[in-house]
Amino acid sequence: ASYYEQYHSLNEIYSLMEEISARHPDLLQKIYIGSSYEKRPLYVLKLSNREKTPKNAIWIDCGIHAREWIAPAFCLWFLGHNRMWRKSRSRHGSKDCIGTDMNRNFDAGWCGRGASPDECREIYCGPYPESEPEVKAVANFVKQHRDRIKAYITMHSYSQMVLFPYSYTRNRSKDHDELLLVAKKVAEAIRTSSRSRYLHGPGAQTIYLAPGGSDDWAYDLGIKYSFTFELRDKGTYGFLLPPNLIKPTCSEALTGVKIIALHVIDNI
Ligand code: 0X9
Ligand code: ZN
Repeated sequence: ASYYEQYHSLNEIYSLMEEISARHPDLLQKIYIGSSYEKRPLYVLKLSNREKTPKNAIWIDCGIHAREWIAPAFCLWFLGHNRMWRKSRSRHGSKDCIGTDMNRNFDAGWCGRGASPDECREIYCGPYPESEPEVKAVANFVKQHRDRIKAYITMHSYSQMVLFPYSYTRNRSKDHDELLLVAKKVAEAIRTSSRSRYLHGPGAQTIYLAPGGSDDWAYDLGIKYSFTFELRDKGTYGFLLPPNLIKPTCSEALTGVKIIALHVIDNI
């Protein structure tokens, strides 16, 4: 259960108020409004963007009655930011939806099957390839150094896979056999060293058709050794992988990256 799915002591709630207002000074202001009979401080958290003009507001309090623990839990929930956000933060088009899927925004089979032109979808491809400044910046940098970049590796989660091009088409790439061999070596090395199982194969066959991805783009640019890692886990925690799994996950990823590096050294 996440922080917001648990009950917290008053001291924990004070700490959270302090931390999130310090972390997001542009959005949250902590205002002291007095203290309780037992001399505990009372705070208002004011949630707004930093506009000068006074705005209308909604007051929410939670927990006037002490035994009603679910009430303060709601106030914390209300403050919690969306941990499951996927996309960039840009606005395009006419609807109110925010963000482009940056792994659908590269110039590789852009916006074909497996992506969407609807800005409200999680797989929105953006209005045109490289419309996102973040994608454009990576693409420019990699293009500028393309002669020297011998491998392109992009880390994602979750599902424990080692993927290689293509994802925008079910056709095999011209280096299919070699990339399959490298991906297989990666999966085997991870299996041996950490006993985790990683599937391997071309993206379109192994997970799904997904055009506009950085790995396919880098491959078509001429960087043959292009891989996507889908790190842990296989769904137990999904995107909410707990901190105690950071170390084993990173160490198996490193095992995989080393296999790719050795193969590149032997073959360029
Ligand atoms: O859909 C994706 O972009 C990746 N999976 S994720 O769950 N991390 O979102 C897979 C990317 C595989 N490669 C390409 N689609 N090019
Ligand atoms: Zn991803």
